Amino acid sequence: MLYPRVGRSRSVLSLDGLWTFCLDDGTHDERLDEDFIRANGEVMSVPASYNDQKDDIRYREHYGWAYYERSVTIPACYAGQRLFLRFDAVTHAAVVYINGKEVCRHKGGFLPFTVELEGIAEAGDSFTLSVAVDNRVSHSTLPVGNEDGTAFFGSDNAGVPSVEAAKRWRKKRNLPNFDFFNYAGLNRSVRLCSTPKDYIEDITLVPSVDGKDGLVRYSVSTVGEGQVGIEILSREGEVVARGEGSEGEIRIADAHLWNPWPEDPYLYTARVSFAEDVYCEPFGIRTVEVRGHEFLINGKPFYFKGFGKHEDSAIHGRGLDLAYDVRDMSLIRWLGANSFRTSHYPYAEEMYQLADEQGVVIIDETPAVGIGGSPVDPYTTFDIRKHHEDVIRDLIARDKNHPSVVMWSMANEPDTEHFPESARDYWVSLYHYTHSLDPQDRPVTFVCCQNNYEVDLATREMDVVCINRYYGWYNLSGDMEAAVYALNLELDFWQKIDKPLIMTEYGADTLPGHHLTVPEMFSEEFQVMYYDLIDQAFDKRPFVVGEHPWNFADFNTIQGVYRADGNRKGLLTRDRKPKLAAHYFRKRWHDIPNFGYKK
Ligand code: E8X
Repeated sequence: MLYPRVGRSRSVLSLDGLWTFCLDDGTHDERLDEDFIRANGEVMSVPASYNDQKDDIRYREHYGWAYYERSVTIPACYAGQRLFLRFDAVTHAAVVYINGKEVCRHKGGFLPFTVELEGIAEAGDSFTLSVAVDNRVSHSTLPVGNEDGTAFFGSDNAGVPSVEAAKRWRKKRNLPNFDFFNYAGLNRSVRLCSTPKDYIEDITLVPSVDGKDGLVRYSVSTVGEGQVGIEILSREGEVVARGEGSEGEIRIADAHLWNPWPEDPYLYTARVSFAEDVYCEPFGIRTVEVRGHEFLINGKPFYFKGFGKHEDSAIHGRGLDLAYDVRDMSLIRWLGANSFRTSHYPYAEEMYQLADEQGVVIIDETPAVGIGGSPVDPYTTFDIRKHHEDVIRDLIARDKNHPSVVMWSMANEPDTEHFPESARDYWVSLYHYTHSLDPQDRPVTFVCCQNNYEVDLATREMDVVCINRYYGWYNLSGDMEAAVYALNLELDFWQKIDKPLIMTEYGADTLPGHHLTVPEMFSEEFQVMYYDLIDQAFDKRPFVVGEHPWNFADFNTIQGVYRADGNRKGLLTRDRKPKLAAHYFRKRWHDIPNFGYKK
């Protein structure tokens, strides 16, 4: 799916700004009631989550539907154009209305969808655009919510002896089976876009290297009548190669490769033309390969220095916040990091564009988090497989051309221990499905939760072993001597599997400003000691090809006895102030090269 870009044949009209908004009172669901919205509407900023824009508990506690509404006028100069609305992300499900008539529905809160306006509205028209948004999570959504009242951290039986009495009392609320606040709403931009009637629908670019030359296998899908032309522009805007026809392969002599910073993340542009339409797609020439226990980028063994992140900021919630994205890219360089995982959902497209331009490597993750935590086999009882495949299909369709994306993560921390054969069957089949959809055939994985790794039959089948391990925090809490021993026992196990291994999460909740001469949990000194001892273990293992502390920054979660104002495992505070651990990694990572760190 192409990102909305203004060009000589295309226009983009932002519909971001101040919309009318109201929460449902539980009686309308997705049905639009204009009188209700008129009577209860108040102002809401878009893009942003709705949860933290008001000082009213209803906005954080809400369970169910909410409504956004604004007027739209299509400029008359769009006459003769193809017109569509594009929603970059509506979390978690949407029903879109124009002048009170339903025009589309979409499930999934982190990937874009479009609504064609042909036969609905045309240039010069004005209309009311309404969006009903559902924030509920369940055993049939990704991310997964608990339906049986068993929250993420233990049961929530309210201490009432009679379960029947407790159930009678229970007010419906979201019970996320994941550790981040269930932010919802029009979290990313909304746009009115135009193209010529005969237009370029999609562009697929598959780069490779042939000696000193670059090769780009391309295919262009179009609608209408016309001929496809393609020009490859250098960073300086020079045409360095060209082709014609809807698919083919183009050679770029003496190509500049895309490399992670501080090397050169060189970007070319594919300028595609079809009839009156022209679209410019940036791309990079780089190769990605797993060979033995190495992860190769451009044939060189890469070492992942970075973190799991979140899209999470004050007031915006999970909403697009470009200033935070720009700042986070600056902090990635300040820290000497070279990568991050889009934990635990696809991020805004603008973040991948920044990563392409600045040379930051991405592990691209779906919103499949929370598949487990249930007494029954989630693979046979949760209704998620079809939606999981849809999400993977749409994720690859959106992100396939980004040079920064080097691996797909199908999920975070699914249960692969309690129903091992069922888990293996689910993940291995989905692994093959994911590979089949990626034109660049990148490595595929999922991120494994702390578990009995000898019982887990799925993790070892992935291209790269990605594990989240909290020895010294959730296990053997505070006892780093025992923690390092237990970690090494496990690394001995993975050494035999001999696949590349990334520690995709390890960390300790840390209260900024809490200092101790004798490091104990929650102090900044403990967080540094924890990382220093564990990183020493990684340094002794050639097959450990990456370290991603959890988390880049503190972030908001559901309230609970384990969370003091959210998850505090950040190297940075939520407003990006460094803890001692940030300085520790800044020193460590600036001394670790992108390539060849492990001999
Ligand atoms: C944590 C992280 C959480 O924030 C992240 O979204 C997924 C969790 C650790 C699970 N991984 O809690 O800080 C470890 C479970 C061990 C029993």
